[in-house]
Amino acid sequence: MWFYIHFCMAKFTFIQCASAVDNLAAFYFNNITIAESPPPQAALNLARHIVECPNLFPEILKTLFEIVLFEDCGNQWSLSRPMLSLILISEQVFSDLKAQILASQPVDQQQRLAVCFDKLMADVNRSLDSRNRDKFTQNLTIFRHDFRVK
Ligand SMILES: *[C@@H]1O[C@H](CO)[C@@H](O)[C@H](O)[C@H]1NC(C)=O
Ligand SMILES: *[C@@H]1O[C@H](CO)[C@@H](O)[C@H](O)[C@H]1NC(C)=O
Ligand SMILES: CC(=O)N[C@H]1CO[C@H](CO)[C@@H](O)[C@@H]1O
Repeated sequence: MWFYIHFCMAKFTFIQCASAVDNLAAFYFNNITIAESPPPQAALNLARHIVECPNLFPEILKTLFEIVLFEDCGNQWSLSRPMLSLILISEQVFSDLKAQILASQPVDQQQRLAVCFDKLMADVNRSLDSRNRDKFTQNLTIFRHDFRVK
């Protein structure tokens, strides 16, 4: 699966790819992260795979942030969908990634960029309903713009 996703990103067919990642991450979020009842077997099977490759979701999230922040990406809407799902799966992963991205930036910019990250999640809830997804997509566009302003 990992190689498939890398291949898929490299080929820049990322609309389909982003949507596949989003389905996977949303399934995981809904059925494992916030599940109230015991997860169905399919979810347990998925969870087992994810545990076997613990870097999978974090690496994909990192790649998506790098595309949004540092490349001319034509389709932010598609990328924003899996990003929210992946962020919600693990706040720890998101906060580690934030720290990593900030550390890669010039020291005199880090404070400003940290504020951008805080604003990105302002008023974004821990849910994957469409209103919340739209809010995140909207915020991501502003975030990208603010982050790239020199
Ligand atoms: C698992 O997640 C999907 C959405 O990603 C949802 O449609 C499905 O109902 C969930 N299954 C259970 C048992 O919650
Ligand atoms: C987030 O949750 C609050 C409280 O439930 C709600 O008032 C608000 O509209 C939600 N925001 C979005 C973007 O869905
Ligand atoms: C980066 C950004 O613009 N974030 C915004 C997200 O939405 C909330 C509420 O509308 C704003 O307060 C944030 O500034």
